[in-house]
Amino acid sequence: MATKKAAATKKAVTKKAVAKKQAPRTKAAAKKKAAVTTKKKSAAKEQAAPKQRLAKYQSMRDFSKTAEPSGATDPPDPGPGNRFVVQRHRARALHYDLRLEVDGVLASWAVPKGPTLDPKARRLAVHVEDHPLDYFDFEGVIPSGEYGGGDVIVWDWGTWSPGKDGQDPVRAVESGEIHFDLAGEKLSGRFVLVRTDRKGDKNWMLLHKQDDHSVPGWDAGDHLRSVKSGLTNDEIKDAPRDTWTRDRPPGPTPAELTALDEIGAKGEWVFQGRELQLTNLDKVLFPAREGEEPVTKRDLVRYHALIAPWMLPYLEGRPVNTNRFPDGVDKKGFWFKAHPSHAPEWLTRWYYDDHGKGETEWYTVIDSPPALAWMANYASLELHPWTSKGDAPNEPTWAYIDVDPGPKSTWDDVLVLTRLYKTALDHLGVQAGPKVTGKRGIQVWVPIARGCTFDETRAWVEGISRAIGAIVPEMVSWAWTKSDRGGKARLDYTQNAINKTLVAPFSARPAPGAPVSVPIEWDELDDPDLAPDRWTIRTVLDRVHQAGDPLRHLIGLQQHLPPI
Ligand SMILES: [Mn+2]
Repeated sequence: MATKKAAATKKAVTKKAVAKKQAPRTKAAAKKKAAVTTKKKSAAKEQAAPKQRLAKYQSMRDFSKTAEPSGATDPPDPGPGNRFVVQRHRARALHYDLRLEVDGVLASWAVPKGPTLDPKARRLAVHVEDHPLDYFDFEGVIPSGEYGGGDVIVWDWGTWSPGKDGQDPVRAVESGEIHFDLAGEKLSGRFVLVRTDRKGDKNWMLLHKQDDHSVPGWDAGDHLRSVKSGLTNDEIKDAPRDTWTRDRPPGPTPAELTALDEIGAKGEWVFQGRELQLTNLDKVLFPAREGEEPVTKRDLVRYHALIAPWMLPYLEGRPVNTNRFPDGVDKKGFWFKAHPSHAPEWLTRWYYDDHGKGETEWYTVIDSPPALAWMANYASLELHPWTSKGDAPNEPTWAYIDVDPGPKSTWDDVLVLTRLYKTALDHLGVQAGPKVTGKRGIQVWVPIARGCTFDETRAWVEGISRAIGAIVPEMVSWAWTKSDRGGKARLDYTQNAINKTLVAPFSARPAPGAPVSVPIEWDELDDPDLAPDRWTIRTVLDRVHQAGDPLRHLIGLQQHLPPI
């Protein structure tokens, strides 16, 4: 247990170290950072300036065609200068690009078989042109026909340090031998890069020393997900352009989490530069599941901070309706749409131009990790973003399918109905992803191109749903009122309307143990352990770190609904 905890802390520290473009938190930190940068610059005077060293990189690319960074401008915050990244790049041949930040550029080697923790393995590493610092977290698709055409993910990242005291990394690279320690999310411990042939030859060897971090038989191919987005190369390849260029927002640092734990019943918490006034932190919001502790408001604030990198992509730019339970889920909650009058200035709000008489005018838009944490403190524990975005509220970007079980529906009924939808969607060539609701049902989210109306999405979902209802009439009722449905399931297409919503992926649900709505792979429908409330706010983070988010690559997909 102790080891696992230590590993988790190390991981968190690494994340902090690589968190991109974060402003220094204090003036002292800013000064220290500036001093380090200046010192580095003067030490590098004899070397060519980074921009000159990128001439080769730039000459090989047409930046009007590729989304890769040009390196023409300096990154806004160079940081302490010791980051490393490994990008998994499927070009003509698969390889892993190992890049060490050295004096203002990324010194780079292409490793066909990938780095390994196996101390017996020797891996060919081809020394390639220096890359600009902006390349550090590049993830996306380089157009075919361009240099390096193919898909790229940030396979690992972290910090590196010289393995020999006082070794100048620029000289070490020139001399053809560099020893270094990596602290990444996948790679750690002592590595050596050594040129295998005469001076100037491109062929080097990469190896891992025998140490506490070495693992016999470790293979890069067994670890396929991006540490930046959680996506695989296949998912990046299929993703629409506006998804993969966006950064995953950072989660909380270990220090911020410790500070949260140290607040009493109430107090101020500084999270990513925002001051949150937290109250009633030890209040139980969710009663315990059997064998577990009850879930307090502090637990929910912590969860919202940690899940932010995964949940925010579903909330950004959208007005949100919330289900609030200030006295805990044992008491009746209430729907709340209005932007709270006492909300801090920095909480984004949006005005609904077409609001009806007496309807809510200002809505909250949750667009940052602190905003999500603020909502937890406000006991807005269930978050329902609109299907449309604030910039075009009458154009849905998702169509919803809602398999809503009745009192007499079994879990098997829900699975049968969901599989029927999958068959229908496959037949139509439509991409969509299921998620368990955290209660009893499953929803299927269908990404759609802008320009569609709610009348169109609603009619489309109704059309498919009626067809499915006709196949299994014994399972489904079309009665409007619950009491007339005879306990059967409802295939609810009516949520495809403005200001109607379904619960967000990763939102908690008001039930004991704080279950969570979670996107799943289609083939998980066949997993005998699958249950609609399988994951809670205590277990879902492990789930996403292992399995990623199968729905994420569909966000923003510009898909046109075929006629039924
Ligand atoms: Mn490459």
